[in-house]
Amino acid sequence: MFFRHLTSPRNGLLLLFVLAMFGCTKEDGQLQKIEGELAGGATTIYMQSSKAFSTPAPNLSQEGLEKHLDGDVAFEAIFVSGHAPVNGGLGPVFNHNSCAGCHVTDGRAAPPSNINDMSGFFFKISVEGEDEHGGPAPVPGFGTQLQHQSIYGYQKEAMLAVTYEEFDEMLADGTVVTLRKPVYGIENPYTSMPSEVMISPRIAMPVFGLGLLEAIPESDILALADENDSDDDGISGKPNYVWDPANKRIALGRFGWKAGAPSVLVQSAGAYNEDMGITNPIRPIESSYGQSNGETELSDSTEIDMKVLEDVTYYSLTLAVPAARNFDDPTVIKGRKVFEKLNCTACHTPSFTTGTLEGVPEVSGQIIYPYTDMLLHDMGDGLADNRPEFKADGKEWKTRPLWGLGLTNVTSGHTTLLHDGRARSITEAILWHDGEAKDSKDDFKALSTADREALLEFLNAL
Ligand code: HEC
Ligand code: HEC
Ligand SMILES: [Ca+2]
Ligand SMILES: [Ca+2]
Ligand SMILES: [Ca+2]
Repeated sequence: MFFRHLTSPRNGLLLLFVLAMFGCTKEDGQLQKIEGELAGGATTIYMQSSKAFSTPAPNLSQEGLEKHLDGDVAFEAIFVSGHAPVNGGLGPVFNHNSCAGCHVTDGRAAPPSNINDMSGFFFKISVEGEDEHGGPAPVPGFGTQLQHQSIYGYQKEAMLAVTYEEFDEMLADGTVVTLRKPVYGIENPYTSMPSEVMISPRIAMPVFGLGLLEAIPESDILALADENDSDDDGISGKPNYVWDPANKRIALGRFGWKAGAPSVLVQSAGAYNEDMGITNPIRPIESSYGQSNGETELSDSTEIDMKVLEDVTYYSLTLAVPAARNFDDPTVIKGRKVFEKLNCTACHTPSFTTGTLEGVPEVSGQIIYPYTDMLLHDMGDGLADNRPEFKADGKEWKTRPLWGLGLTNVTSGHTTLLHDGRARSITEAILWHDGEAKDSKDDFKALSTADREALLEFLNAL
């Protein structure tokens, strides 16, 4: 990483330096010229290169920047099997060997061309019922996530399978868009598997700006909920309530495609444990413990300590948000109005003011433009995984933030979207919207060519 070599830049200097480096001519006083441009408040960075998601918030203190850079090292660390002197303990079963291997350039993973390769894609799994905390019930012998990799001498849990069914959607101006619907399956399980296993396919999403999302006051999120649609606009919005193993209580879910994790700390502890097979103070038991292909002994010490877990957490809490671009362009201005007219804003809430996040003053008290209400919505049968996760049912997903959307190609080299990467473009992603979002989708299909192009320009400016 480039910034690791900067020894002691002061905040202002770092910002100026970054502005100069990427040829941005905006001066400090002009920054907030257009509403919504500073998507991450004072954590915003004017950057449009492949590093747009990978840059520390420019307002970090010197101490904060150092912690962030330690977290960056941890995020990129590649784990190996066995008692290696550094970064040992991978597996025995896992999906990938580093955080950055899935969240490539801190962005979104591409769906793998071979689904059984190591990639940013995996299946969450469960059977009917709930665990002791109201979460998904583990599949006997497999747990709640399917690890399709293993270290030498151990069996992977199973292999993943996918086939695609294609179908066409026609837009009002005659444009035909081909959508691909994935159909998933599990092959060659290491031991017999119950027949009624529910599969939730998930792809790694971007990890920048998360401190801001964690700092949104709970009351502001709950104020947007309308679980029984009492205002009768067809849109409900429901908070998830999930188990918080760090505080041993139920808490508002904020992270993951179904808002199944209450905090970046808990999400990261789960990622180490399930995605990589790395035990840690919050998730100290190997996911394969007790399985015939897995760990047979409980260990007193964990494979990483609390400092590494805290550093990696701080890293995604304090990654800068890229500024929106071209907000003074007439087509983008028009597209923004189309976005409002189509009621996309009913779920993709443009703006919040953050509250206080303990220990991270830099993300506190910021006016931000994430375009998410942090709530669950029924998105219809097409997107349904039919697998509940705490209060989220099999059709519900958390509204994705749209900030940084237009930089997906430059940061990640692809434009695939949605929880399993099935959409190959923004247009396809919108056409998959259904359920509570059906009216918005239908109105999108009915747009004139010019209005549709303006909407896409606006979305690509985020
Ligand atoms: C095997 C691929 C993989 C690895 C390795 C991985 N992740 Fe993830 N990550 C994902 C997927 C898939 C999701 C979505 C999970 C869900 O919906 O519950 C995710 C979600 C997240 C989120 C939530 C983001 C949001 O906006 O809701 C954070 C934070 C995160 N990961 C951090 C990490 C960290 C830190 C590590 C390393 C310790 C890591 N991840 C390792 C695939 C991976
Ligand atoms: C009822 C709530 C709702 C409405 C209305 C809605 N969305 Fe969404 N949107 C979601 C949810 C939930 C997801 C995540 C779905 C998934 O991944 O399966 C999403 C995902 C997206 C994505 C993909 C983002 C990503 O990171 O993968 C885009 C783009 C998007 N919406 C744009 C729009 C636009 C444009 C409109 C208006 C035409 C709109 N949405 C209306 C709830 C909504
Ligand atoms: Ca391990
Ligand atoms: Ca498992
Ligand atoms: Ca409503």
